[in-house]
Amino acid sequence: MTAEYKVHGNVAVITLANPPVNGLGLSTRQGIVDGLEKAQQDAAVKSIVITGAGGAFSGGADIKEFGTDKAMQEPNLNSVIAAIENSDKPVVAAIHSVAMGGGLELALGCHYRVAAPGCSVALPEVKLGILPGAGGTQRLPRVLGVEPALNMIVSGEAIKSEMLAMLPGQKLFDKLVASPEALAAEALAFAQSVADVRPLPLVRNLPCKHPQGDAYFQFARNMVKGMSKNFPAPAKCVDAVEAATKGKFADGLAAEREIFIHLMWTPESRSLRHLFLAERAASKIPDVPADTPKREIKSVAVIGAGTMGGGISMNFLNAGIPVKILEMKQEALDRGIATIRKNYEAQVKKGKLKADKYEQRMALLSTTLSYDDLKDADLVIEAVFEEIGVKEAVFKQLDAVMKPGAILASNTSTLDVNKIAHFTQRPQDVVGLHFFSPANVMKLLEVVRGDATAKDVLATVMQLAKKIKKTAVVSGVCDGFIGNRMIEQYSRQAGFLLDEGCTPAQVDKAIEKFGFAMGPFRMGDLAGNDIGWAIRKRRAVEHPDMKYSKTADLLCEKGRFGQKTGAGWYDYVPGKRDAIPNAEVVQMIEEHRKSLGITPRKISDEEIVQRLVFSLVNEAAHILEEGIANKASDIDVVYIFGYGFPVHRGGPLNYANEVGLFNVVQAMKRFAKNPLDDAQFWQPAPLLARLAAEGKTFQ
Ligand code: 3H9
Repeated sequence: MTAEYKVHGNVAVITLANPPVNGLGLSTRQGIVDGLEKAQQDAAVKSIVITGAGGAFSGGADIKEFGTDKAMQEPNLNSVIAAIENSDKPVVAAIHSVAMGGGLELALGCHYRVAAPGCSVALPEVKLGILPGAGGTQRLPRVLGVEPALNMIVSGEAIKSEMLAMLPGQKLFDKLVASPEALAAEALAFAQSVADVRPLPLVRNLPCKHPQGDAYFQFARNMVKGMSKNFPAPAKCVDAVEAATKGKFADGLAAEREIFIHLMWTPESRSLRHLFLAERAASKIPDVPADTPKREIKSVAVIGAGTMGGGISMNFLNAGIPVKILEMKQEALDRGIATIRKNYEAQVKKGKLKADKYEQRMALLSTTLSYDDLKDADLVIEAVFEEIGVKEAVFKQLDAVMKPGAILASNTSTLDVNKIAHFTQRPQDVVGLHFFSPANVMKLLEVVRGDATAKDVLATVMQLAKKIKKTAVVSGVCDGFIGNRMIEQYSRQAGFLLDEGCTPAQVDKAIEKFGFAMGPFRMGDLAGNDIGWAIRKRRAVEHPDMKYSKTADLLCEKGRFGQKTGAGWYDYVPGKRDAIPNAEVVQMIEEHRKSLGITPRKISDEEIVQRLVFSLVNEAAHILEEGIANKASDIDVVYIFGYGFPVHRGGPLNYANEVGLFNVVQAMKRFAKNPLDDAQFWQPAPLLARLAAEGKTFQ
């Protein structure tokens, strides 16, 4: 049983004890009901306290239980809350640290609530694509007022208990104690003080009205429209709260329940729940236990003050870690520092950063022209030109100067980290840290594990990633690692689509309608088409048989490198990012098509999306089978956080699971028959073929 029962004098204390966050799984729910039962039967017990062990009151329903029989099994959370409401003896929730989702709903079912300051209070269900399903949409408006409650429910954001306690007329907390340490004793005293109160107060009996009624809910619906674009839950939250204001409590509760069950089975909710667990699972490396000793990272050096080096540096400055940047020339350093300043100043202007914080961060930044000045850094990250010879020179110098035990990292996006490691005498200290541009904004960090990378180096950088607020995923060594290796196939497909009859705008529109933040051609223009050009030139030597559309090379030959040159697949007006289709580019594609003797055909949006997305899926299956990625969900995390894959689809492999792997393979077999495509590529990866044949999914 994951709830403990103890009697202190005449108060029974039920303590949720289901680490890490006292999720309300079946055994905890049963534990609460059993505790209540015992307390009713013990004449010496006059009142009851429910609290949570460890670092949470409760984080809510056990997300890992969703989709299993246990989630629905009695006592379900509504039944637990009913048992509390029907208790003959007063039940007091003693809330601390975290009271979220079902945890907050449980507290709202109690007769009284005593809270510690610093507790994060939220109904975050909307972030999982659902809504509170144990009365949260009905009870929270009754204790906070309709508007504050709806704001919390629709945003899912946590608010500190002391802030909520200050809301005028709030009935959420009966008492806010002075400190978390005081909670246990004060909750016991409070429980004793209400032992004889009858009838017992119930939140469900409080009134729930909004003075503007229908007009307010119409306004609220308009407000959530933007958020609801790909997600049904936010608008449904409005419906459920409106129901709370309209009829009897029981009817509102029934309406909430119906919506909750409906949302739980939507693909959007499945995707969000998958990503919640996937993001947390990504930080776990199968053969690197959580207790692996970590190296201390108190200072960081960055080689290169370009866009990447500057963005990388900002991450550490933001986290309060001193950074020293090295460049070859003073002018380059000056330019780099000016860019960092400009970025921070923009944040100050927007009110996102306080001026004193900006100065504090800049004070942590220093520069040098000499490798010798870097020797004491605990971690050095190289962000120089993507060419193996350049990397060799850098790593040889680093090997010569860095102190023993320093971690030597490369920000390479495609090159062989094993080779780079062996430019040094300490390959165990070398790791890839592939940041995504803009490095101070993008959440993804690909941690590239070389054959020799030491486990404590991996453990250290994974921990550091959390500190700088990145989502880190481990990749093995291969050309392009997880993300860029897959995007290569996606880009090849995008090129073939042009050859066969599409315009860049048509391809981009189709995949953006599917939900991608940006289509492949707009993305190319943003990243710089010259980068892909350089990679293709290298690959042409390494993989001479690899088939590509020539259109991207023709574009680069015209100097249309993208946004930075004001012209790429599209035209750009200075200072704006809007992509304006360009007739010359379309003509260039048409002429190329003619030169190949291809008669253009009309390609449906469905085919465009399938070819682009399934190319990712097939390459991902190879990556998984080769052990480059540790698990399928890591690949989804890479694509969601680094490549703008639509969140509501849950990543390429989650999406493939939703479509059904059998259907994915069938589509690939069709594509393989297209003489203008790459039949070899469309052979299903053995893992994909096997899972499809066995009716299984990527796990
Ligand atoms: C709900 O309540 C539905 C009801 O309305 C209706 C029911 C009928 N369950 O984030 P962290 C695990 S829906 C199971 O790294 P932090 C998490 O997986 C639920 N496990 O820590 C991880 O495990 P592991 C509504 C959970 O300190 C570990 O805890 N509630 C749950 O940065 C640490 O997580 C939510 O949506 C859970 N509910 O943040 C709350 N929550 O170590 C979602 C966490 O194995 N949770 N875990 O990887 C959060 O927002 C954060 O996890 C929290 C802690 C703030 C609690």
